[in-house]
Amino acid sequence: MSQSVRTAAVLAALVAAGAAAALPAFAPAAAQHPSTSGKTRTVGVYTDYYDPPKLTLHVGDKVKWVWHSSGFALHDVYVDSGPEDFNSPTQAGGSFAHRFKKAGTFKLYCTEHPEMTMGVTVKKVRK
Ligand SMILES: [Cu+2]
Repeated sequence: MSQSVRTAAVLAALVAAGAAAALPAFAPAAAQHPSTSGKTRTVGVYTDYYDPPKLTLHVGDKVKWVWHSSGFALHDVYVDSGPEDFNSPTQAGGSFAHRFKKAGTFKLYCTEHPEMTMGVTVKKVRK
């Protein structure tokens, strides 16, 4: 192998390595393309309110409620009215998730603190 051929081979290897190193940077960008559904929104459960108290989602989106209440205060998430029925356990900590399958308006509340309410609007996915 002549000196120039060896140099060219080293350069080719470096370019290939550089291209491989750059590939992972492209992957997250591709994943950021907007999806029509399946997003997860997080809601904090505090003493005594939900944050945020209002959410607008699309069918297929998931809401994860995360308890941040202090001490032994018990809270839950209970459907007062809406096109689907679900409820979380009554608990002092932890989390609860629900994927909304039907469009419509939900009124949610905490059975331990009926003044603790939340509104969720679920929209149909545009096709
Ligand atoms: Cu509560």
